[in-house]
Formats: sequence, C-alpha cells, structure tokens
Amino acid sequence: MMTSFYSRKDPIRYEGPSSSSELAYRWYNPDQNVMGKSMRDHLRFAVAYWHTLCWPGGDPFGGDTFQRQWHHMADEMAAARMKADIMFETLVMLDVDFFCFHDLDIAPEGKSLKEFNANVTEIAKIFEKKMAATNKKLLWGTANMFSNRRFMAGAATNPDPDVFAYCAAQVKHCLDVTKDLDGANYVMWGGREGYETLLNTNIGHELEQAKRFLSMVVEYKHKIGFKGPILLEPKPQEPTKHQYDYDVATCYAMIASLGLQNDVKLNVEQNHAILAGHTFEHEIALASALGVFGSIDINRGDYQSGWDTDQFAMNIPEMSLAFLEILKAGGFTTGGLNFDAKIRRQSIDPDDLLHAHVGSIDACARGLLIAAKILEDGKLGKIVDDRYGKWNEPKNQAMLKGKETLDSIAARVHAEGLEPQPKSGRQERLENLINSYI
Ligand code: XLS
Ligand code: NI
Ligand code: NI
Repeated sequence: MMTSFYSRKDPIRYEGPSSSSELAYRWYNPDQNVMGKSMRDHLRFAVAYWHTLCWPGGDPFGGDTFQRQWHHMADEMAAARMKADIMFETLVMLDVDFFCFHDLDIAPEGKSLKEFNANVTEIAKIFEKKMAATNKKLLWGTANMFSNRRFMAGAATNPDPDVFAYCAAQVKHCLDVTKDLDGANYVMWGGREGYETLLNTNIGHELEQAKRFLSMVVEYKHKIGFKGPILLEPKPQEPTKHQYDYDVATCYAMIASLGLQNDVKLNVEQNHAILAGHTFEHEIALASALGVFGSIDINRGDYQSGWDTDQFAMNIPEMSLAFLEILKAGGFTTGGLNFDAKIRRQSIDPDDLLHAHVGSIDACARGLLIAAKILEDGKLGKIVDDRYGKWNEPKNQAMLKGKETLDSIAARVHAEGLEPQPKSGRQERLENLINSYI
C-alpha cells in the first residue's frame, strides 16, 4: 500500500470473545462454518466509499470536522487517487472483501459529462489493478444523480427531458464501469425521484418516466451482458418530501408492473425501513416473500430523529431478527452487507473508522450466529409451521390451489356447520424464546 492512513499496520483479525484488544474481531471469524457456509460467504461485507472517504463531517450547522487531506487538495485527480489508496488500505486492514461507490465518490465531475466519464474511467483503471493485487471485489456501483443542482427537481423523473437524457448517459457509463470491474450488482437509489409539492408535479407523468428509465437500464444491462441484478433501494423521504421508491411494497409494484422481477431486486436499508414506518426485518421478509430480496445497506437509524442518521448497526437483538429473515430468505447470492453508515462528526480520528466497522462487523456476526441457532434449534420454526399446518389437509389445499370456488366452499361450510376456533398467537412466549438465544 502506498498510504498509511491508520495508526496500525497489521490487518485486524479474529481473536475470539476473550480478546482484550480493541481492534480485533470477537465474533466475526471469517472461516467459521455456519449452517454449511463460511461467515465470510454469509456476510459479504462492503465498505461504502461515500461515508468512509467523501463525507467531511458536516451538518446543517457546520462544515468539515474531519479535515482529511484529500478534501483540501487543489489537484482533484490527485485527491481521487489518494482516496483510492485509502479505500484499499481500509479493505485490507478490515479484512473486508467488497466495496461500493457512486461515480461521483471516486472521481471529480470536471467541466462536462465527457470529462467526468473520463475521470471515472481513469480511477476505475486504478481500482482494477488494486483489486487484482488485493483480491478485493466490487459489490455494486451506482450513479450519483442527486448532488449536482441539475438534479434538484429529480433525475429520471425530472420535468425536463434533457435531465432524463443526461441521466441515461450517466447511468450508461456507470453501468459500463461497474461491469468492467466485475461488480456483483448495480444499484439505483432514487435520491431525488419524488416531489416537494403536488402544486408543480404531475405524478403520473413522472412515474411513466421512472418506469421507462428502469426498463432502459435493464435492456442495456442485457445488451452489454452485465450478469448481476439491478437493485432498487427503497426510501420514503429525504431528500425529497415524498419519494417514489417509498418502501419494498411500493418498489415491488413498479417492478411487477414492468414484469422485471427476474432482473430487478431490492437493496434494503435499515434506516430507510424505519423511516417508512416498518421494521428492518419486515422489509427483508416482504422482499423475500415477493421474490425480490437482493442486498442490504446495513446501518442504524435513530428512532427519535426521523432522519437518515446512518449510524453503524450495533443493536444485537435487532440484528438477530434481521439475520433470521436473511437466513430464511436463503442468504445472499449476489448481495451482501454494505456499510451505508458513517461515524459521528466528532469522531475525527482516522482510527474511529476502524472501530466503527469492527464493532458493526462483530454485531452482524453475532446476529448471524444467534439467527443460525434459532433456525438450527427449530423450535420457532416448528411453532410457525404448526400454526399453518391445517393448510396441508387436502380439502384446504384444494381451496388454495384453485380447485374450489366461493360457492362450493360456502356449501361445505354450511354442510359441516363449520365454526372456526381461535388459538393463541403466543407472542410473549415466542419473545421469551428469542431472548433465550441472545
Ligand atoms: C441514501 C442512500 C444512498 C444509497 C446509494 O440515503 O442510502 O447512500 O445507498 O445511493
Ligand atoms: Ni443506502
Ligand atoms: Ni440511506
């Protein structure tokens, strides 16, 4: 490595629960087998470029607290190369296999899209070499179509067709680059795809634009032979007051209306789930039930603030419930756990980034281990199976499989004098059971 941003030189390793080191994994043991797969393959961690290297620690009341060298360099491409060095130093230090980026995270915009694309390509070439040398991989790439003022009224859903066209050109290049880097997925988060006021908005028109745009991205993915799925990332609000990709259910409606369930999956984020008024595990379970579970942006929202605070996920009981749904969904295929999380603005030491990732990696590992215990033990699963058990009886299967009609069922109900008998949902008993594994 060319840089040494952090105070230590040697990569962080698994030392077990009794380790006294602050920078060691206590639970994340990459090679440990959990339900037939290594923890490394279960978790597929990724470091996020934007929070780790681009965010300067600002908030609405004050600016740069981190004072990173690359934010204050006149030569923007030199700064971009320095960030690339530090990204790979971070991945090696953490023993994390993947990273994720927006085009704008990795390279400066320049004066035109042509210049921007060239800058992105130049940095991607550097990635290519570093990836080969360190055996690191790209979980996903995405285009930033929300920061520049041209996107203030939306990207693909902008009232101005020139912005729509510009976005097509930007995504085309970003998808090309993601493919060249062998990215496992390509993400589309609708940062400003939404509206501030209905007084100036034609929702129907904007949704048509969003659909056509998504269809074109899928068409292009096939044209160039990009193998991974396109992932939509639901979020209900922020930056716009109302975003079209509100939650899993809303995104699914859009995907299904286009018949794109095979090509488009979802990237579910904890903080976005709770902003939408759902639990994280609800969003994962629903995506899985609808056949569109793809990947996860792992972070933690603040339950009081109503804002995307993007804290590192640390709550082990909550993580256990999330991992229970991830495992029930069959785990990740192309997806993984992207740390869409940032340190607090007072955490100004470079090493704070390591502590944040290490703590959250361990919390994920514990969530995975607890969820695996719950599944392997089978008690919870059996209770749920029993709850639906009567559906296995032939007469009930017949209702489900379309072999009965409303009137044929009505006739049977009257003939049998059917009277449903309520049964306890046993919620508290089940909550106690979950706590017994934690
Ligand atoms: C913002 C989103 C963003 C996406 C990538 O809230 O989480 O970071 O993950 O554009
Ligand atoms: Ni995200
Ligand atoms: Ni977010």
